[in-house]
Amino acid sequence: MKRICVIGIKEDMQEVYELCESLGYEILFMVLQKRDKPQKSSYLGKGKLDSLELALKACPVEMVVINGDMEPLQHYNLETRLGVRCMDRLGLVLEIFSLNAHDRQAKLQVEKATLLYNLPLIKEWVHREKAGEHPGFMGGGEYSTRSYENFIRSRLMRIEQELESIEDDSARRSRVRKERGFHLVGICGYTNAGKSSLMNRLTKEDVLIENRVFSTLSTTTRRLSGTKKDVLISDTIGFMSDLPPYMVESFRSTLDQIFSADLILLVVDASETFELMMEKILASLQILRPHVYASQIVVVFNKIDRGRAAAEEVKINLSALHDIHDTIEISAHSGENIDALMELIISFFRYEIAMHIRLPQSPNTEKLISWLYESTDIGKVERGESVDISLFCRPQDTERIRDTVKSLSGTVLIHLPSA
Ligand SMILES: Nc1nc2c(ncn2[C@@H]2O[C@H](COP(=O)(O)OP(=O)(O)OP(=O)(O)O)[C@@H](O)[C@H]2O)c(=O)[nH]1
Ligand SMILES: [Mg+2]
Repeated sequence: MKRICVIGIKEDMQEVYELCESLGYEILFMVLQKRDKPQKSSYLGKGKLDSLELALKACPVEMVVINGDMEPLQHYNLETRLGVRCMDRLGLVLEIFSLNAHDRQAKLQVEKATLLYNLPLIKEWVHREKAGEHPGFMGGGEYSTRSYENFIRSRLMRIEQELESIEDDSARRSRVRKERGFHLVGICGYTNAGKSSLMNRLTKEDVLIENRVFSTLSTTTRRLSGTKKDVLISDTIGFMSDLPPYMVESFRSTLDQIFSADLILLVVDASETFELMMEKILASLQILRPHVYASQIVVVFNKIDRGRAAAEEVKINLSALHDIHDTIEISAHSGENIDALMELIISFFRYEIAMHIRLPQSPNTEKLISWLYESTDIGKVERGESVDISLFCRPQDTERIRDTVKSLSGTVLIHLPSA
C-alpha cells in the first residue's frame, strides 16, 4: 500500500478520498491551506510549503497527492522543492485508468491520455532546462528531455492509427447489429453509480462490480435476458466532472458506442444528495444531448434500497426541465423494480406500425421477406398470384420498407400505427 499525504486548498475531500481509496493508498496526513485559488507558481503559499517540508521530514511519504488540478509550472516547482513525486487529481484518475485497462483499445486510450497529460509537464522541463535551471528531464540531460518529447509525439501518432482501425471495426460491428434488427440499449452515468450492477441484473451475467471509481473502462455488450426481442445492452466507462477535453476525447470511441444506442439508461446514484444528483444528471445530459434525443433517455435512479426521498425531488425538477422519455427508481442490489424497468425497455421497442404489403413473386421479393423476418414482427405471409405480408415494424423502418416495396413494383396496402 502506497503511503501518501494529501495537500489542497479546498475542504471538500470526498472525491480525492474516493480516488485514493480506489488505488489503495494510505493517507498519512493532510495539509490544507484555505484560499480561493492555488498559489501561481507552487500551488501552496510559502508558509504552508515550509511547514509541509518539515512535516515530510518527520513523516516521509512516497507521494504527495494534490486535491485539485496543477499547472505544469506548479507541478515542476512543487516536485523539485519537495523532492518527492507529486500527483494531482487527473494523475490519480489516469493511474486508476491504467490499472483497469484490460483490452487493447482501453490500454491505447489510457496511454494516449497519459501522454497528453505528461506533454505540458515535459515542455515545462524543457523550458526550465533551457533557462539552465535543471539538467534535463529527470536528470537525463538536454538531449534526453527533447528526445522524450519527440518520442511522445511519434508514439501518439502510432496510437492514433491503431485506435482508428479498432474504431472502424467496432463501428462496423454496431452497424451490423443494427442492420440485423438488434435493438441497442446503452447504460451510462457517473462512475460508481451502479451501471455494471444493473447490467448484471438485466443480463444475468457477471460483469466486474467494485466499490471504486472507474472499475469499467471498456464497453461490454450482452443480450437482455427474458425477452424474445433481440435487445443488446452495453455497459461502459463512467462520467466524471471537470475532465479536460483531451481526456474525454481519448475515450470518445468507447462513448460513441453508447451514443449509437436506441435507448439510453442514464444511471444515477439515488443515495446521493439532491444537489449532487442534479449536478451529475445535468452534466450527463450535456454529454449525451448533442448525440441523442432526450426522448431516447430514461433516468434510472439506482440504490433506492438506501432511500428515495432525494430522487423524488430530482424527478419533479427533471420533468419540468427536460423532455426525457421516462424515469424509474430501482435497486440493482435488491432487484426492486427491475421487472418494471424490463417492461419499460421492451415497450420502448414495441413495433407500433402495422403494414400490409403486396409483392409480385420474384427472387428479390424472397430476399425482402427474409430481411423482414429478421427486422420486423411478421404476422402472416400468404402466397398466391402475389405475395401478401402483414407485419408490425418500428417507425424508423417504414421508409426503408416502402422504398424497397416500390422498387419491386409492389404496393403497401395499409400502414397504420398499431393500437
Ligand atoms: N446499496 C446499493 N449499492 C449498489 C447498488 N448498485 C450498485 N451498488 C454498489 O455501488 C458500487 C458501484 O457499483 P458498480 O456496478 O461497479 O458501478 P459502476 O457504475 O459500474 O462503476 P464504474 O464502472 O466504476 O464506473 C458497488 O459497491 C456496488 O455494490 C444498489 O442498488 N444498492
Ligand atoms: Mg462498471
